[in-house]
Amino acid sequence: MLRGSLSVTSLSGLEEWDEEFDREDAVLFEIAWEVANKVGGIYTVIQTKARLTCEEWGENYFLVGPYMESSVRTQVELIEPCNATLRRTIDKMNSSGCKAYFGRWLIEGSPYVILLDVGFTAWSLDRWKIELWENCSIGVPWFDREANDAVLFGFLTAWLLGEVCTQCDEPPHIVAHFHEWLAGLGLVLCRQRQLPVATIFTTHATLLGRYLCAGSVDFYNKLAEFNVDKEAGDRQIYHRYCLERAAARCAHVFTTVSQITAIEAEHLLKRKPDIVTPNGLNVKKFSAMHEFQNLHAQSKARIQEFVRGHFYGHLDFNLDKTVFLFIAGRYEFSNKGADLFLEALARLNYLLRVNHSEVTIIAFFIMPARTNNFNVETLKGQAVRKQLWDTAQTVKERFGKKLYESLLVGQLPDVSKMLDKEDFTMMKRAIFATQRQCLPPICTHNMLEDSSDPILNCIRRIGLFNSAQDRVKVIFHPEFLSSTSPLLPMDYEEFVRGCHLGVFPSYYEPWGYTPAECTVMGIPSISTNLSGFGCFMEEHIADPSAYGIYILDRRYRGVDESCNQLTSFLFQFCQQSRRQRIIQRNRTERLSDLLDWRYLGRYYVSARHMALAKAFPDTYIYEPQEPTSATGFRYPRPASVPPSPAHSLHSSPHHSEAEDEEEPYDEDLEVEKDRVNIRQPFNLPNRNKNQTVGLPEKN
Ligand code: G6P
Ligand code: 1S3
Repeated sequence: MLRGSLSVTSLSGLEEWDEEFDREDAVLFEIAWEVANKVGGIYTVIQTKARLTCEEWGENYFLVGPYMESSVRTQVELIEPCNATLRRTIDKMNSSGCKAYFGRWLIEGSPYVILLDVGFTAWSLDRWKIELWENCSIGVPWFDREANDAVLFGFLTAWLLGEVCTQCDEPPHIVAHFHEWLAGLGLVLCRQRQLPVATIFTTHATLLGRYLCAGSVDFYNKLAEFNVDKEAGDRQIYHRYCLERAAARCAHVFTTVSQITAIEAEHLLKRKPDIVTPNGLNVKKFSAMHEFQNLHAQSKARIQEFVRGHFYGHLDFNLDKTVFLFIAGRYEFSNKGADLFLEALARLNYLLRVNHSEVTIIAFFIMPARTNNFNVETLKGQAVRKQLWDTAQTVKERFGKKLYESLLVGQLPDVSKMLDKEDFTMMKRAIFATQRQCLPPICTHNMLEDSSDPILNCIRRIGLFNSAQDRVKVIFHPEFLSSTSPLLPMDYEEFVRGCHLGVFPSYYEPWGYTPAECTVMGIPSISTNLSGFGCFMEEHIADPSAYGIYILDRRYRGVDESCNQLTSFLFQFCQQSRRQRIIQRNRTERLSDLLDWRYLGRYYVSARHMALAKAFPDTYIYEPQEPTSATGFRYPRPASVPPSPAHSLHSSPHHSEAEDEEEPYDEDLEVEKDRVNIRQPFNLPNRNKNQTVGLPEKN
């Protein structure tokens, strides 16, 4: 029977499910080391995509990951396997010396998860390594713990998928989607064992790319010239590289998260991806249109409170004219562009000083490093602020009481007697406590490798020490944020909302969730044309900077030129009035739909369909869709004029200081003009059963 297409409609509620798989349809296993295991960006991909994938595949969708006890305790509800085949499969595996768990991951969509305990099967490591060597000629050294885990996880996932096939009289059409090299060996083994499984491999970054970029290599200009085996060998990652390359080469369908990583993969992994699967997010829409603006104001107030404590004794700048910038992510100093950001901050500091600007910049670096907890000076800052607040409250209460008593007897108070000597002593003592002999600290924690830390060393070199003359101040928070922190009790989302601009001048960034997250929260950002996100936005928006999406050119310019461009973006941003910032945030937020899984999920749909058609050509066909006028869609310029003063024309919103305090609603009319319905031009695939899903615009 030629079924012609894959159903991607919701399959939930099928009655026969409790017995066996629904054989009329395919079953999807998605395998990643970051399933219910928060390590990095892949966790965000899997976790945010789950709801949509569950809607499409219903009960036929299973995520496979490693069993990590601490995460399971907080994120997973362990239950009995949901159908007979899986029950038999898991029982069989568990009675043969491994530990597999079945549960529901408690995130949106509540997907089923199968978690494999790699530690429990460590006794099989040597045997499996021999098998890997004999069958694939890949030798994994004993000392590489991550690679050892990859071997165990790979053999376990291949075992799981093989067992599922064995336990069914007539196996369903299985799609197994593997993410990143750590999970890739399972795919290689599926192919080597000739399991009837359609396989997909998605790489979120290439191993070699990450390593090469972190060194001083002209990566993008030399891409075609690298001797990949030698480069991998020199960096002692040859075995990892082999696992990654084998997965990419063996997959029915190979995908990368962006066009730029597609080019990289073509040269380094020697396979051109079949399709690009960009990363999306679950976009939360508020019923009140400007709710995100209110959230910005609330979160900003909390950051300001922290700053009051951090800079106690040196609060000689106007917090109302202070702009908060931030960079966040994995601590890869040059790959994430922290080096360029610091250099640009030094130049910005000079520009603001010579222009006698009233604006102060506070740049936060949120990048986890090895620390020995918060430092005393930083904690003291918050304690001093709290003490000042308490003193003010006490004096206010005493003042209020006297005022009340005076009014009770029908007299207007004698204001000069409202505060007595004791009040003044208390206030003086509190003010004296704000004296400090040192400058406000750069780093909030005690760093274990203080003298060799790249951010601190760069700050020492450029001399940004938070002194009174500096218009640019720096705070390095070498730990991810948490709402339970005694210092800055905010989670990451709240913090981002409270900032004015995210700065991500990455050199190596296959996608880059940080600027994407800023966008959906209506916070402008700077990314680069070497990041997947930057390229994607450049491709789909006619005038990105008008929407608060600044894309730095790190591809065709030298480092110094890029740094000047970054400085000029920052300087322009500082010159915006409050009103202009509000308008810009409105525009940024309007782009959210572009990054929603509801739209970007279609690339995954296509990849799965393509894989099924390749693995089961008698049952599935895949017809790439002809390009249409809609495929080259670009989000148009806003109907209103860009908010930057540098580009403002007569028709742009007039600005005066008095207007700065106005609410942001004046732009509503323009909002309607600017609003674009992206559903239409994006030409979403029809999700009806028996319809062929076409290839999206790019592959
Ligand atoms: C939001 C709030 C306004 C507030 C503004 C501050 O738009 O709704 O009430 O004035 O944020 O913006 P700023 O860019 O100065 O932080
Ligand atoms: C990778 O995580 P990273 O921050 O190490 O995967 C992410 C998800 O695809 C991607 O956004 C990021 O650019 C990659 O670098």
